[in-house]
Amino acid sequence: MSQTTDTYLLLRAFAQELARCGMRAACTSPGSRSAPLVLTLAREPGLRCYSHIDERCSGFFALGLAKASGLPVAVTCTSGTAAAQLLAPAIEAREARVPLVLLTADRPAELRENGAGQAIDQLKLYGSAAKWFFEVELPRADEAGLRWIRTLACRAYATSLEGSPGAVHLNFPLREPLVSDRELPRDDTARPGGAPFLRRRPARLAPPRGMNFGVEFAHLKERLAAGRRGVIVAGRHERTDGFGEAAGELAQRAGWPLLADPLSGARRGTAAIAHYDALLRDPHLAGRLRPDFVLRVGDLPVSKPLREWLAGMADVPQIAIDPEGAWQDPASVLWESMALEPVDVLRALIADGETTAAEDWLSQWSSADERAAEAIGAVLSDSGLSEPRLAVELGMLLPSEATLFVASSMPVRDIETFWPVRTDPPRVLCNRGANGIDGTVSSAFGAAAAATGPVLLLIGDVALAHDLGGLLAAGRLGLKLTIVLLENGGGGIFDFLPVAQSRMARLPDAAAVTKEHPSQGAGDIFTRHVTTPTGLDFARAGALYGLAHERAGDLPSFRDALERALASEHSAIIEVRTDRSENVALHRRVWDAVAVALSSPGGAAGPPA
Ligand SMILES: Cc1ncc(C[n+]2csc(CCOP(=O)(O)OP(=O)(O)O)c2C)c(N)n1
Ligand SMILES: [Mg+2]
Repeated sequence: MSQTTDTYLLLRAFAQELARCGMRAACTSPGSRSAPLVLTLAREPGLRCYSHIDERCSGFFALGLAKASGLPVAVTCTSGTAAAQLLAPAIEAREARVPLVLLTADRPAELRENGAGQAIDQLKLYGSAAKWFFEVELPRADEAGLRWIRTLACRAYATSLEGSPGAVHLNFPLREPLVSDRELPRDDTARPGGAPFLRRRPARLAPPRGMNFGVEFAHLKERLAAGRRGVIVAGRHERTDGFGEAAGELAQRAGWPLLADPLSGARRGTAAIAHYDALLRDPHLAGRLRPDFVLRVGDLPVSKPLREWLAGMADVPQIAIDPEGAWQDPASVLWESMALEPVDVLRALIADGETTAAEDWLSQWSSADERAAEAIGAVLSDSGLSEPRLAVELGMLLPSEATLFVASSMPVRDIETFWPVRTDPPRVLCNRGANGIDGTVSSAFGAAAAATGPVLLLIGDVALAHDLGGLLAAGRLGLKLTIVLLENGGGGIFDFLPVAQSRMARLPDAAAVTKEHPSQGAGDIFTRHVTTPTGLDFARAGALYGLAHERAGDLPSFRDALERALASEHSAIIEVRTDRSENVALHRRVWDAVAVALSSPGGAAGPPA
């Protein structure tokens, strides 16, 4: 057998095992060195292959797909800088705990460090972002070699999922000739009945199901039973395992307020306090509503007031339950960190039924929340189609089977601050592991490839410009995504930050035209270098990439556009224009109105307890 036939035979067994383990999708990008990998993956009947031009888009698409499906996705690319493009998605995968299998093609040893083209050092290219690196020197495709590569595929798949999910990196040195037209011989080394060659039991044994967690659970129960003023804080948790329902139900039964980021899926039920971000900005109320224990599940929510509130309660028992026991304690205030499956713990606590919440505890929170809701509603109804209003609208209008992908920056914050409580909320996803604005369009298209219902992306102008190439997926892959674009002339988030007022961000006009600053047309460093308005006409981007585009100037036209986009089979951009400084002023009006509502006679805020 020729070496090329051996390569294809081994790779065919490798791809087959990935599919037998449960993988359903792979992403490819073009190249010569990677041809054996690309052709093999595209020919594997068990994998749906998505082709991308830009490897970074490919990696982020795979990330969105893996996030939405819960299954590892393979990504392959050619050697050189192509492989370097996968670093950002690998980092996000590690931080957000999303399983990926990265398969990079490389030059063989005799073509490294000697001037051969497109050869860079790809060994451990992703550093600590990859959970596992392995250099795949292919053996002969005899029986032992085929058994080995099948086992390797099973190992790569399992490792991406095991413990804390993330990216594994396999680097394949491949020799020319890279293609051959010879028929591949039979390979009878696979297990019968479509089973994976090696079935892996995860190294981390799941805690026993049901009520019996033994010592851990008894201890947790004791702690909670002692509390009269408990609070549940639920953050990002993107696995579809009933987490949101369980958190909602426990809070409701126990009479504990539930402070749930929409990224947790838990902002539901009668105990959910939707406006905690606005409420906890009020220091009196934050003091009065001090709990005597906090149960934390999921990641830490995005809200800064909530994070600061938790950080200021080092003397209150705070217990975090995390499936992988991740350390999520930037303020060093946790009392206990339990590596247990949160859904199981929540369900066991529901079944246990014993809680001792103080009678008026939840009602204190709920009445404050209602007052905040009224105050916010009054401000927003006067202000037309604003960024906060859009978050409310999406929260109310999206069908429960929809998925909303939100971009970092203000979209994820507004969704947290303004998203209403619903009994059947749609799924909300976000690349929140490393908080990047990169790759967001691609990840949303990846989620669209996995979802059964409609998928929407809420994104700012800078984040959209950052991943404009991700729009290629609409036409090339025939996927449908509805993009709600908030065009506010740059990064609106920076207007909320001290840099907006900083004297360092302005040059005196005279200095702007001196020799030291020849490139400055004006003295406004803030606009040019921090908020960075794109100057793009996104209608033209829509035209270039084949997406419908329309502008919505008021609430009725937004609702119409949304309804049309949801009913259509094609991708579309709905653009809403807002003004950055008006947006800051509106947010401040909202917070002021909430503060006034809480301090008015009958309001919830009184002197600290
Ligand atoms: C890859 C990456 N580069 C830069 C940043 C810093 N950053 C955070 S928000 C932001 C601006 C985003 O602007 P836009 O998408 O228009 O959203 P807006 O702030 O207007 O809501 C930038 C550049 C980042 N988070 N990630
Ligand atoms: Mg913007």
